[in-house]
Amino acid sequence: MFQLKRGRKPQLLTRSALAISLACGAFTGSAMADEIVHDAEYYILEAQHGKKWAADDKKMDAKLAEFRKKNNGKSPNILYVLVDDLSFGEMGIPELNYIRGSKTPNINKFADESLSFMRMYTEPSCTPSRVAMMTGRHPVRNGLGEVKATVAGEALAASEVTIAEVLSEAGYNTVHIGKWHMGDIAEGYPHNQGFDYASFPIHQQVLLGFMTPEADQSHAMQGWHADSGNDQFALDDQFKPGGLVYGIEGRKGEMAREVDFTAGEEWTQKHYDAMNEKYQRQTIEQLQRLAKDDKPFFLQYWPMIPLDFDRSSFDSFETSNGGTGVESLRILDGWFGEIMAEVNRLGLAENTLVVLMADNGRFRQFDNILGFSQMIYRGGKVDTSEGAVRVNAFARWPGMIEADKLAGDMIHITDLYTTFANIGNATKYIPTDRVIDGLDQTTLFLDGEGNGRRDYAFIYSGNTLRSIVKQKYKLELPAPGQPGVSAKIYDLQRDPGEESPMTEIALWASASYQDMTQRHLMQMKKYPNAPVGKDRPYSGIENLRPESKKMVEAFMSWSEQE
Ligand SMILES: [Ca+2]
Repeated sequence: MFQLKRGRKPQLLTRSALAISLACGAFTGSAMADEIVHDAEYYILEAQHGKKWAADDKKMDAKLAEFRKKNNGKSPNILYVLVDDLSFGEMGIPELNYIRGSKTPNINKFADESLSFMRMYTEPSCTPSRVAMMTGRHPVRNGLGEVKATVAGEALAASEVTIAEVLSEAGYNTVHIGKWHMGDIAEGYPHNQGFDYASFPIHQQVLLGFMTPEADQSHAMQGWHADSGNDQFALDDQFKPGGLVYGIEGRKGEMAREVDFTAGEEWTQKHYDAMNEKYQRQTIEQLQRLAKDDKPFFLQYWPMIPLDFDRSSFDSFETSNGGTGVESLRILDGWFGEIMAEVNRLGLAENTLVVLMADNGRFRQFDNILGFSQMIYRGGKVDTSEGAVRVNAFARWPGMIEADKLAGDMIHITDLYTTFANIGNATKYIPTDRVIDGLDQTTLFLDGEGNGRRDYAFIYSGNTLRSIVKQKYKLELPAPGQPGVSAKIYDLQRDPGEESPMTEIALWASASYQDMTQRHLMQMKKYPNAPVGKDRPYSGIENLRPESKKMVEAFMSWSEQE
């Protein structure tokens, strides 16, 4: 049904005078030079709702100004907790805890105190989702559509402007603790991307939780460790990754240092457990420190659990499910409870916006170990079905966000960029020379359901557009080389599992999706995608171990970096 006809003009150019003027604004650069540039789809909506939105913006500005007046002239603190690989339904909904045999009482309580977003879309996997949040841009726009699973000599480019940089400009203290996963070169590290201080692992959990002797013994991973066998014919001792850098810490403008690990040491599950515990401890310590300062803070805590693959991590199993992911989630839930208790104890409840969400759906290849399985939506991490890109998300801000409410409006992880900026009185620091996919959803946050500004989401897999959600419908594009008629359109309410594409919908929706795609690609042509940052792996670290230096030399002997 779906066919992208090259050279055909989008229908919006002929549909109405309104659409023409709008197209001029969106595509010919007649928009004010200091205005944020959004994707084309936004302008279609703005043309229909712009008047109401402008009035709402005034109301929100007044509300936020009133808040600052009561808060000694300061914008609110923002605490952002991003949980890894957790499908919709796994936290915040007690009824579903029974189905899973899991326990998330603290998060459930937090959900009761929050606005719960029923349609929060993310990117399909870790790196892309994190990049989207940090830059307000789909990662295809900055070369980070793919997950980084090994040493790459690549990262979020210095030219990208992160939410930490935007809030720093507006006078925020900024701290990042935990998983980062946006590259292994200096320019991509959080303390070089707007954070005053950062404590984080260079890599993600495959390299931290799988590349251990314990994972090899329990068969969670096979063949990597030296004990897995003795292959006398293997000639290349660099084939299996080694010499990795683990946890590092850095301050804005300074070199980073690797911490808690010495030359010749072997990385084990104990190191991984200690790293997780440390990030929790550091989050509490930072909260206490930041609470005393005159400036507002932006603190983000991106824990690595519930990704945990080894049963030796646990003193006891306390869920009936008993999977390592489900047990880990129970522990994380307790940790999150500690953080919220500390927020309340420090008197920060009413001047701190707290957002908790997951970055993408479950790591389904390890369901058997983790104890998760398909819940409401089909698929998991790296798919483009709803199970990959639709997650639980909650926002709490007593006195400003009404507690215990649901919002059916669509929201995308990039919207946090623009919304946090607006709530932090920092919108003027958002760059205006590139497409910002994030939309300002302040009215949805503060006035609740029915005030969203988005009814669409583009879903990329790597750097390929694979799916488009518009309203309650979802288009799955044909695989490369497949004819347009093999595109599928689903009604996500009648068919949340995306199992039965409906020709009855495709009859009318194909043309509209075709227009959407063309507008999106036209805007991308006008504002071309930027390259990824490239450099020598582990640049900007002052105490590299000899084994890491050796690994970098081997990498540089063949790579195009530098
Ligand atoms: Ca993830």
